[in-house]
Amino acid sequence: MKFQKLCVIGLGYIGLPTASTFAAQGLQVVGVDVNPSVLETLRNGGVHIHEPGLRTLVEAALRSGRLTIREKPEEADAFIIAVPTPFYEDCFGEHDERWYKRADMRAVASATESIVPVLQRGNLVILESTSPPRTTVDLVAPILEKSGLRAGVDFHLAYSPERVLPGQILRELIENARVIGGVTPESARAGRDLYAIFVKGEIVQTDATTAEMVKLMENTYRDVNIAIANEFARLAERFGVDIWEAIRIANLHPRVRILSPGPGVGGHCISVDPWFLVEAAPDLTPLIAMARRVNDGQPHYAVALIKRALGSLAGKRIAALGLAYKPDVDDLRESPAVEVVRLLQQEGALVRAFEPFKPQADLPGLTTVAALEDALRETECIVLLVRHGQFVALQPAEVAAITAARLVVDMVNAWKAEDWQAAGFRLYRLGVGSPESRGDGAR
Ligand code: SAJ
Repeated sequence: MKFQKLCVIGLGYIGLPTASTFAAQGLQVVGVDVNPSVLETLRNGGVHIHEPGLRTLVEAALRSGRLTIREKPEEADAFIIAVPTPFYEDCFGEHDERWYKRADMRAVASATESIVPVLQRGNLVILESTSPPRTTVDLVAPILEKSGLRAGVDFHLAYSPERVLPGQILRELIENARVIGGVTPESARAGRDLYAIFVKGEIVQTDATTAEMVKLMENTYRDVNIAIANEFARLAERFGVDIWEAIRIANLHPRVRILSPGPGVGGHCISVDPWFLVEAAPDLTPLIAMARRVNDGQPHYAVALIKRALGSLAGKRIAALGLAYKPDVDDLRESPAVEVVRLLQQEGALVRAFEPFKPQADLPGLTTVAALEDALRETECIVLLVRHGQFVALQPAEVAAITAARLVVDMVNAWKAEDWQAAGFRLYRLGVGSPESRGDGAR
């Protein structure tokens, strides 16, 4: 199938890079979003997402006239749906007396509805949003068929999950292997023809429900593996072991690759997607649900460590370094660092948080500062929550010159104990515990 014009619905972390990359390849791309502030920012030449290289790509696409920004889809050869699938905060399913979160598919449903008036025979529609198994056949196809056209007969329909890593989206979009699951083999082939325009990785064709499962399995696999790393860190603290050293040694085994413990799992993918499988089959997913609960409990565990370091939290002044959900991104969605700060405050601590990738972050109930010095000054304890490169590079002696605090809690194994101790700090590390609990004084 040949493509000249494409509509990308949803101009977020996935839709905007995808739309701009297609435009860079010479396609006429209509970028659609329902959020007026996103539309306004893009129309004024701004970009609402921080992702390396994205601004340049979007600016070039807009300047060339190949990317236009609209409120509604127009007639086109192909449509890509890349809207978010959050979970309901207040709508939980219940199974076995346990609660689980449910996916909110309203944005997918309404983006699909918006295509119906402009859908034509021979078109290709692709869903990219992470979705519970069977969404393409059970939700998207029936909506599109309101047009009078039949999925897989009159138009092609496929599911193609996005698997790029925030922070490396533009490179991974092109280089990663891509899965295309069609409602028919012809739909999968049409999808392959579209992505082959820029994808250099292997393009694997399968059916739509398999492609949905693949996406959810990948992120669930990672979540479960992080959960076990977090549990190992708790065990290490109890037994006076340095988890980082233990993981390094265990990972020398050729078939072992333990991930890193931390203050929890955030972001809009790994902390959410496993629930889509639990929701679809709660009776079959006790392990997946438990891993989610372990990782969701990790911010509480991190706060307990800070409490041990400080004795008590009430009235204590704490500098929190990092609010993003992971290193070197500006994304605060579902961030465990934010959760840690909230929990600290609930226990009466006075926290000043600094996020270098979003220095102006305005989070209700949180005190954020725009410069590292503002967080460090007049604090009693420095808590490192995100392994941003610039925090890893901090020199203890320079920090000591700014602050009177001599207590540091490192949740992400960024800092060398010897260096900080040499500068006069007392260092607590997640997965290692207090110097006293180890009984060797040196760490
Ligand atoms: N984390 C740990 N320990 C680790 C690795 C990660 O605690 O060893 C934490 C991070 O700090 C973060 C969370 O997990 O809070 C998730 O970060 P991540 O880097 O593992 O993943 P995401 O959410 O940024 O991106 C994932 C990726 N999926 C996989 O690696 C299987 C990416 O390829 C997907 O495209 C993306 O989800 C998505 O959109 O689904």
